[in-house]
Amino acid sequence: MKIHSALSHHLAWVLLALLTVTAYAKDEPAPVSAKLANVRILATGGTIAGTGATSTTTVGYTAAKVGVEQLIEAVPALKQVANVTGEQVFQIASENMTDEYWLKLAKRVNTLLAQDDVDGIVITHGTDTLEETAYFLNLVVKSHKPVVLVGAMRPSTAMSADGPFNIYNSVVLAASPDSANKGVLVCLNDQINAARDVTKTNTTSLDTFRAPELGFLGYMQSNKPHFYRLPARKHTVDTEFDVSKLEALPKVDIVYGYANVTRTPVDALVAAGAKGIIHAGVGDGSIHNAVKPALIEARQKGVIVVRGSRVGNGIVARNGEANDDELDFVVSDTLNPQKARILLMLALTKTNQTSEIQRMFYTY
Ligand code: DAS
Repeated sequence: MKIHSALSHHLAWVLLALLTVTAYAKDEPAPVSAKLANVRILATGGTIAGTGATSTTTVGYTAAKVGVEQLIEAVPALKQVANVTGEQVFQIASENMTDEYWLKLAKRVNTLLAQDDVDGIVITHGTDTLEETAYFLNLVVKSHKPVVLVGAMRPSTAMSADGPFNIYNSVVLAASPDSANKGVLVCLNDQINAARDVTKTNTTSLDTFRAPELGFLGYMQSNKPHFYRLPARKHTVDTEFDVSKLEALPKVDIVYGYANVTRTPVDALVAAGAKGIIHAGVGDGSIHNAVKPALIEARQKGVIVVRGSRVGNGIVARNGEANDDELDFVVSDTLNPQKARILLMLALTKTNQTSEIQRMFYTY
């Protein structure tokens, strides 16, 4: 009897040791599963890769510190939803975004999506210019495959950091066939937004990304996307823009309208070589009497002038608050100033005809 109990005792220890070793075995990369989609995560920095001094630090942390492999390792559940691989395209706080970074990212996305072994792409990104990168890619990605931008409002070191689950949802979204041909998507806080309409609406809150009046496309819930709307404007493969051979983008800047404004910013930007100016006007794109002469002179020098609005929602009506036909200005439709700038930059790679540029603002 004693031998039997000693043997079973020994076996129990062996079993426990085996279980312990298994539990602590480094997470071996999951075998590639033929039935799961292949999703590439392109990391660019931001809060989602940020670190703070304590678990309660949600302001005053350092963005763009954690690498793509660590971001992936922080979400072991990814292995159940896709074959995930990652690469660090660059590592910046996104307030420092540049045209060069955009061109590098866009070219990498198009190269990867042309590969049969890539089914979708997730881009981890700072939230400050996330809407701009999303809209830029919405106009230059040449694939029907899903491209999803994701960020976080709390750094990776924070208690209840939102990054890991945002990444999980974004990979599920990018792996879903339902996400194809919907343009570039933005996925945070369980919500799916369209690149054209989404904007950051709060400096610090988790639900900051909204399309205030046009609304988001749907929800992420129970490990899958639920779409309720589709983008109405052309995007990705249906645009006329191609950055594959571009090494730079035309210089386009923004001036802001407000009480007692002067013409100084407009004159300075024209002198600095701006090819286009977005006027973020008050109300329905109204221009102060002190500024209008500067914009007229800019136009006469060949600078394209787009009348936009600082308001954030609604259509800037052509020939409403200014005689655009006579002044040869373009109106921004419903694009906010920072997105109108992106469309004008790309438009200027194709034409400087204001009638053609206005068509583009009514198309994309
Ligand atoms: N500085 C911000 C950025 O990188 C942090 C963030 O991602 O919110 O956009």
